[in-house]
Amino acid sequence: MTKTPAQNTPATIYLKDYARPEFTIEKLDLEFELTAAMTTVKSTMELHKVDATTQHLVLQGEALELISISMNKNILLPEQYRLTATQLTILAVPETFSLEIIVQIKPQENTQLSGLYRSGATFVTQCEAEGFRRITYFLDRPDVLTHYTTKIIADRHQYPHLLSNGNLVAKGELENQRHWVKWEDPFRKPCYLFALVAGQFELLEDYFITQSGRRILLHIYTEKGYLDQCHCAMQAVKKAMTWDEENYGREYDLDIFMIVAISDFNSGAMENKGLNIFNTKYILAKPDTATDEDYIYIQTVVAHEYFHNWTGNRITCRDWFQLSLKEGLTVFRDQSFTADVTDHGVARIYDVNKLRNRQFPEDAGPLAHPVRPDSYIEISNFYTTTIYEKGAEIIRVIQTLLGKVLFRRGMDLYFTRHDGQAVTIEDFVRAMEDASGMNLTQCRLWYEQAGTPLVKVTADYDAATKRYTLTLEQGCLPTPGQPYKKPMHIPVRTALFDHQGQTLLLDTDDGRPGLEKILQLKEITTTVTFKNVPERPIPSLLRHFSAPIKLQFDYSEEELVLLIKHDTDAFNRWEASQIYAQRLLLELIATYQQKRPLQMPEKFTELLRSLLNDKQLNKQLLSALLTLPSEIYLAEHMAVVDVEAIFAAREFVKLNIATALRAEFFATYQENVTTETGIIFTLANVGKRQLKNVALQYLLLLPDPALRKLGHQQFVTSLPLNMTDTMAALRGLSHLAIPERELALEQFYTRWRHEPLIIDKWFAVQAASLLPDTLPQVERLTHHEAFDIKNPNKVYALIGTFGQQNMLRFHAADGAGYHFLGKFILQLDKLNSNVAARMLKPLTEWRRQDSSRAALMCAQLEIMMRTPGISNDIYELVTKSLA
Ligand code: B3K
Ligand code: ZN
Repeated sequence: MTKTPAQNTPATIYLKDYARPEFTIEKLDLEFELTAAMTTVKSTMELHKVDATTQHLVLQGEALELISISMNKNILLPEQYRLTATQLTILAVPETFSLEIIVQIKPQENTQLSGLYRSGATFVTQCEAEGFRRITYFLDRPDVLTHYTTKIIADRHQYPHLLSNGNLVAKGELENQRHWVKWEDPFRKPCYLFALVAGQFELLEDYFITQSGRRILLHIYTEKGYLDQCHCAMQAVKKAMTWDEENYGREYDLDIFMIVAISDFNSGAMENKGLNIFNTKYILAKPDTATDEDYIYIQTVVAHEYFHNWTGNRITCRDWFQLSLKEGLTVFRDQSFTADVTDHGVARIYDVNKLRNRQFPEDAGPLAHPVRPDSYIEISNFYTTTIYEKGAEIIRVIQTLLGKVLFRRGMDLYFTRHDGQAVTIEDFVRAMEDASGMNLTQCRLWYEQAGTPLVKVTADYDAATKRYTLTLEQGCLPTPGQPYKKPMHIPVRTALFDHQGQTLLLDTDDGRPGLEKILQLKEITTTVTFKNVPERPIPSLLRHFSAPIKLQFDYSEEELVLLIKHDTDAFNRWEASQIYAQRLLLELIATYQQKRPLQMPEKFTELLRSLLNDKQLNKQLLSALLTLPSEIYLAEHMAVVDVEAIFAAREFVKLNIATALRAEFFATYQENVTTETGIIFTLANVGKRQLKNVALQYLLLLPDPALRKLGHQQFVTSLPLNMTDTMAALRGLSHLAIPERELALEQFYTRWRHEPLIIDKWFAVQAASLLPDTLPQVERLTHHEAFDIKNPNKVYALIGTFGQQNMLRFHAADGAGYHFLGKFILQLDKLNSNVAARMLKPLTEWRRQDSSRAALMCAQLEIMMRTPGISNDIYELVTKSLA
């Protein structure tokens, strides 16, 4: 069951060609008979022509074996329909009719993990974006909404749990040990939200009382033996339900909300109506099996999928060009939720870090696309960080421009106006305009123009008139298909500080003095003058990262230190620290390139020392302040990426910091060791562990056997108790060619060899190692007994980590990393093109590498183009990258 290969040039789909569906479907009754050899799917639907002149009905279908078609209960003869590998056309249909189609499929052979497939002994579906057509012939597009009933028949012992969307309405027993159930979903939905699960599970049960007093049953289904790892997810469901009621007035609408955790899943999770299906990675957690980071992700992803019930399911997308309508908005909602249940400043730092490390490079590379794209070949390739994370930033821009009250009014209007509909991003923006009275015409450009705008800021202070003037100039580099860009509507949150670190009072827009002003950039150049400014101030710009842009301002070192210490916006404290470190690192990179000796300025280590000694600082914020900008972020600031220079400079600075602050790090380490009760996931414990582990990473850089022993000791003592500490120690050791490294890796494997999800961490840590033999190790690990190319989590852990998080070893000058990845992708593409395409990203960004590396990367892309039968997924990315 491989996907249609790209023998010919695959077709491009354009937004401008959108046409309304030609048929409506009143209802759809599905019946699944699941057996080991074969699954039979019977679908019965009632169709109406939208326009009486329409002749034929064209349904999509892929990898299906057609058994029979009946119209109004009469079997169709072969001359009454046409069948190709991807379409079923019923010829000359009447205005209203019923259609019954029977197909057979083989889920056990489905390695694409799209449609109905097997994960171990479980039957499971994934239909977004176009997987439903791999289950039956249908109008597989998000603007065809209908009522579903689903009957499932299967062996009673092998598949005691038979689940689908909506409410369970009937069940019964059959001969031959079989049983059946019937589900009915009262809400109309597009087929991408259909789900079916059949298997043997353990069930964690709970309930939630909604704001209107309804009792909702909450079910989490998991493989046997994992029930005790579902409590974090269950708490997250309840928190998310409460949060959506309190913040958006949105209540859950069915009587039951189910989550099933599945081991083989292409993405993180899926928001199917009433039956969310999750990758086990985003459900299972206990302190000894999951890191604090995992806990936070679980909360966020559970909330994200739950929030889709309103932003995605009740109101869905008209077409896939509108994907960010649900994804950007839902990421915005999950980010706001996570900030509320953790810490606003720290959460914002994480969000922006992710945006900068993943979305900014995408927006600057050959795959850059607008948040609402104009065209695509394979929609799976558009589940990108641009659609998701930049999409969320645009919603935040709108919220910043409208203010929280009007934004909420806009959301309320959007919900009431469009409930039950399939709509566009334009509909969303219009609801925001109508509710607020604001004109968002220019704001729409955020959806249309790709690329990250750059805003250059200069300042002028006139002591005589006490006027302070900021000049802000915006621009944006060309992106594929968009050589020229129009100026955008950019809100720049700004505060001014005096030299004692006090915030100055400003005349704000409403005439009343305030501490912050939102500068509204609409033209290429914007000038803003602040009156009655007693001294030359230090500007705090783009506070809380008020727009997804790059901002340049020529701060002096003293000004940055003042902001690091005194800015009242936690995000901008961190930002100032990043600018400081980035400037230093870029200078050292240049020095390294000129083959001059590197020198560490004492001022920087002294700054870090003073931060370490500040006992008032939030520990997570302090951890972020002590962490240098990533290699990827530094690479973003270079015209031609110099992998070796970036590493040399970064490692040099890290080692100098560790040497100078050894005593402080050691004390910090000891002060933050968590006790037995500290294994519990609470914010205070997370902060302590994080800070302690940042200290440990620095200490492990020092060539001191005692410190290495300390690292290994932490590994050993935490192994049965706390995964955060285990992984931190293992990560530190993984970069060192010392016996403790091998010992720890062996101990880890011995302890967790029967836990696939935990072994993923073991693969990932080895793939990220900076040691010179990492590539041969990764190659060896692809043959390891625990590796399975058919399991996406394994591929992401080993191959994804190597390609996307190990810049030094992946970009080895001889091209061995590229060769390895290219070969692996071609092998994987035959099994799972969606996951293969995700692995391809690092090879597509060759343009900013030096000419020798660029040529080696392109060579791999060209091999792919010459390989017969590559998937449309790979074809699209390779052609766009080489264009
Ligand atoms: N909507 C799904 C993503 C499906 C990915 C399909 N290739 C999960 C989410 O974003 O919530
Ligand atoms: Zn989503």
